[in-house]
Amino acid sequence: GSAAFSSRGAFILLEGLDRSGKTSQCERLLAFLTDRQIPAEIWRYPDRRTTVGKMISSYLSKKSELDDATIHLLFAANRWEKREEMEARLRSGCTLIVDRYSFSGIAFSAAKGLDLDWCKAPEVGLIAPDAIFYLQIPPEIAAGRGQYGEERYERLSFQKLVAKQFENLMNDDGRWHVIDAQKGIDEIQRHIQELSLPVIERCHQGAPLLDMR
Ligand code: NYM
Repeated sequence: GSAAFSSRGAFILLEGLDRSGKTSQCERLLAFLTDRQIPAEIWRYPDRRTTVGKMISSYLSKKSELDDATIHLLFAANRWEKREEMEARLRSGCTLIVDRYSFSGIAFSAAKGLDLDWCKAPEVGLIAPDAIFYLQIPPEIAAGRGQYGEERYERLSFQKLVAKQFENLMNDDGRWHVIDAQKGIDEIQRHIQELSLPVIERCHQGAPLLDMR
């Protein structure tokens, strides 16, 4: 709409297991918003381009070993190092479509058995998403979408534990939307679009930025 620049952009987050279809949905949402002259960009975590991100990438590709607590804190640090830039982008009016964030951080580490509250602590004070789309898919179905790659965590047994953690993190504060990721790619996208537009509108109208707590 024409009021697109009046205030801040929205922080729209897509979460889900590996192979739940997040990345394609992010790309489609970007195309949709761009078409409607709504300024938007895609951010993804981990951001493998930074120094911290390179350590994470090396760990994920099994080129290096790190204990569970250390890699957890690196993932969180990778969000903290982008916090200021994220706030600036949002305040400039740009909507951010984010591919994974704190909930992946918490779910993957808690699935290894780390204490849940300990896992949540380093996320507190980061910018919180205005809407979270959880692309829900049975781990067996995700695993059946072709072979997992060689990266760490890409095993059915572990993905099942991660799914449990994600479900445990969801709440009814109005920001979480569970999307059936087994539906067709277009239907999923329409659903995400319909739910995103009012959120973007609210942010443009000046809804305050939220903090992770
Ligand atoms: N991952 C991602 C974590 O374990 N903690 C985090 O904080 C984040 C953001 O990294 N299997 C895991 C989930 C994925 C892996 O993500 C890399 P992607 O989306 O495959 O690049």
